[in-house]
Amino acid sequence: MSFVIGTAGHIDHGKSTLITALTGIDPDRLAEEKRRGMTIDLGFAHLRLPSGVEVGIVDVPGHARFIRNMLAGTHGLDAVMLVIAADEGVMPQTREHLEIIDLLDVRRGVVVLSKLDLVDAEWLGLVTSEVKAALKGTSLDGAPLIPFSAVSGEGKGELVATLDELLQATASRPDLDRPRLPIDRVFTMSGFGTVVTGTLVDGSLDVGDELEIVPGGRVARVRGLQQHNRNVETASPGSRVAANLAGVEKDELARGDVLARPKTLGATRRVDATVRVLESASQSLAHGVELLLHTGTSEVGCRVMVLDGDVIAPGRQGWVQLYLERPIAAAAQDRFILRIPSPSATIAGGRFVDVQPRKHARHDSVVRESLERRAAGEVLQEELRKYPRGVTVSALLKATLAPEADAAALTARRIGEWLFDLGAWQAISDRATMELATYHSAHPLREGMAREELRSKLGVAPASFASIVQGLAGDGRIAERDGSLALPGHRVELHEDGGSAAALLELLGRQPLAPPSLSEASRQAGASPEVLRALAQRGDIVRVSDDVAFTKDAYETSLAMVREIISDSGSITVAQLRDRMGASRRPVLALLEHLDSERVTRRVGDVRVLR
Ligand SMILES: Nc1nc2c(ncn2[C@@H]2O[C@H](COP(=O)(O)OP(=O)(O)O)[C@@H](O)[C@H]2O)c(=O)[nH]1
Ligand SMILES: [Mg+2]
Repeated sequence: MSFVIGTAGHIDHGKSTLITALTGIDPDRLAEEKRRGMTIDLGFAHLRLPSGVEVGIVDVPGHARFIRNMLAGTHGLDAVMLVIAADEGVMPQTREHLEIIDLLDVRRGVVVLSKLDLVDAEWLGLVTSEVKAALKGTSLDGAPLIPFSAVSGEGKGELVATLDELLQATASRPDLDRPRLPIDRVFTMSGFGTVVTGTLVDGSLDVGDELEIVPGGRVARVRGLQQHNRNVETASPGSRVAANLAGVEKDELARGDVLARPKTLGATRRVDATVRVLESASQSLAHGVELLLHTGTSEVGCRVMVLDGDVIAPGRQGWVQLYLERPIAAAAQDRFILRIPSPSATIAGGRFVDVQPRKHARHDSVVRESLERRAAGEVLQEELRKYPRGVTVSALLKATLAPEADAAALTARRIGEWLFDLGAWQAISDRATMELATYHSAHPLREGMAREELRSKLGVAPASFASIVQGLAGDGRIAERDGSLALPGHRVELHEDGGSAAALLELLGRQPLAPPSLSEASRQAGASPEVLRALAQRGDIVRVSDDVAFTKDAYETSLAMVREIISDSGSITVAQLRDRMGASRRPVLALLEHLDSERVTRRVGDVRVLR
C-alpha cells in the first residue's frame, strides 16, 4: 500500500524542516531555495512507516506568491500535514491553505504545532485553542494536534505513529483502470532523456505503456518507472511516480499536462461545476468574472457563468459553467480551486460535474435538474442524455472516467459499441417509422427507401447508422429488403398503377418466349419505370437486359431449355437456343448473357456450358 501526503501552512513555519526530520531528505532541491532558505516550488521525499506503509511526501511553498505551486502539489493527496509554528500561531497562509484543503475535500490530516522548543506550556495552550478554532467546520476539524520540535526531536515518534494509524485506516486509492498522471515536474536526465513526475491516480502504469499527453494528443512510451527512487515495473495509484518517457522532448511537456492511456481522457474548454464560495471571500462570485482555475496540476484562466442568479455570495454554493482560456485535461468529479488573479486570493472551489457540457441558457431549471442528478451520482446516465443520436461506449466513458462496468449497468439501448438513451432511441425509432411511412405512400410501387436516404433523414452519422438499422430491425420496426429499408408491413401494391402492370404482363405473355422490346411494350402498356421495378422486385418479370424481360414462367421455361440442351449436347449456342425458343437473336443473346452474369452458364469461345 502506498499513499501520498502533503504539507501545508504559512511560510517559515517549519514544513520543509519537518520533512527532513522525518525522512532525512531535504525537499528544497533548487539552488535558489537553498540560497534564500525558502521553498519556492514543490519538493518531494518519501518514508516507510513502521507498519510498512510507503508514503510519498509533497512539500509545498508557504509564501503567498507561490500559491500556484502549492495548488499543483495538493493534487491527489491522501492526507495533509498542516504545519503551524507554535510561536506564531495561525497566520494568513495557514488559513488560506486550510481553506484550499477544505475546498479540495482532503479529509484526513494532522496538525503539527512546530517549533515547540520556542514556546512555553502556557503559550502552547493558547495557540492550541486558536488552532482548534481555526479548524472548526473545515475538513480537518478534529484532526490530531501534535506538538513537535525539529531541534529537540520531541513529538516525532508521536507524529510517525499518528500518520501510520491514520493511513492504515485509509482506503487505498481506487483503481479504475484509467490511470492519470497529472504532471508536476518535467526534466531531462542525461542518459535517460525526458522524465516527468506526478501523483498517480485512478489506475496503474506499466513500463512499456503507450500514453497520450492531454491536451495535445502526443503519444509517448513509458521507458522506465520509479517510485521513491526505486525502479519498478508497475506503479500503482496513490503513489508518487517518476516516468522516463520515450518519444517526447522535455519542451513538449509542461506542468498541468496529464498522461493517460490513449483516447481515455478528454481535453475541454468548458465545464459545468458545483462551487462553494469561501465564507471569508472578500467578494461574491459574480457572473462574468475572470478568475484562475486550478485543477490537478494545471492552472488556466477562466470566465464564470453563474447559472442561477447573478452572484454566489460568500459561504454559499451554486452551479456555474466555466469557460477556459485553453483546453485542459479534466474528468467529472475532479476538484478545483478558483482564485482572483489580483490581488491574489482564493475565492471558491468545487467539483466538476460535466466536462463536456453544452452551452447553457441561464436560469434554466432543466439544466439545473440535470446537474443535480449528475451531482447525485447519475453521471453516466446524464452524460448519455446529451447524445440524442447515440454515442459509442468509449466516447461516453472518456468524459466521465467511469469504468466499463458502469456502462453495462446503464438504462439504455445498446447495439454493439453504440449506446442510446431510451428516450433518444424512441425518438429515432418513431422518426424512422414516420419517414418510411411517408416514403411508402409517395412511392407505393417501391420496395423501400435507400439506406443513405433514411440515414440523412434521421440526421445520424454514418458510423452509427449500421447499428441503428440493426437495432430497428431487431425491434421489428423496419425490414431490410434488397438493400433498401421498409416498414415490415409494407407490400408493393400494383393496383395503384392504373392497370399498366397487368397490361404489360399481358403483352409480354402473348408470345412469352419471344417477348417484344421492353421499352416498346412498356410504352404501349403505359407502365412507368416504377411499375417495371415493382414487377421485377415481386418476381413477376425477370429483366435480362435493359430492354428485354421475360415473364416469370417464360424465364423458367427457357432456363429449363438451356439446361436440357447442354445436358443433351454438352454445350449450347445462340443459334441452338434461338431455334428452340422460336425467338429472334436479340432476346436470346440477352438471356444467355444474363445467365453468364448469374453464373449459371459460362462462355467458352462460341458456345456456353454449365458452370
Ligand atoms: N527552533 C526551531 N526552528 C525551526 C524548527 N523548524 C524549523 N525551524 C526553522 O524555521 C525556519 C523555517 O523553516 P522551514 O522548514 O524552511 O519552513 P517552511 O517555510 O515552512 O518550509 C528555518 O530557519 C528552520 O531552521 C523547530 O522545530 N524549531
Ligand atoms: Mg519550505
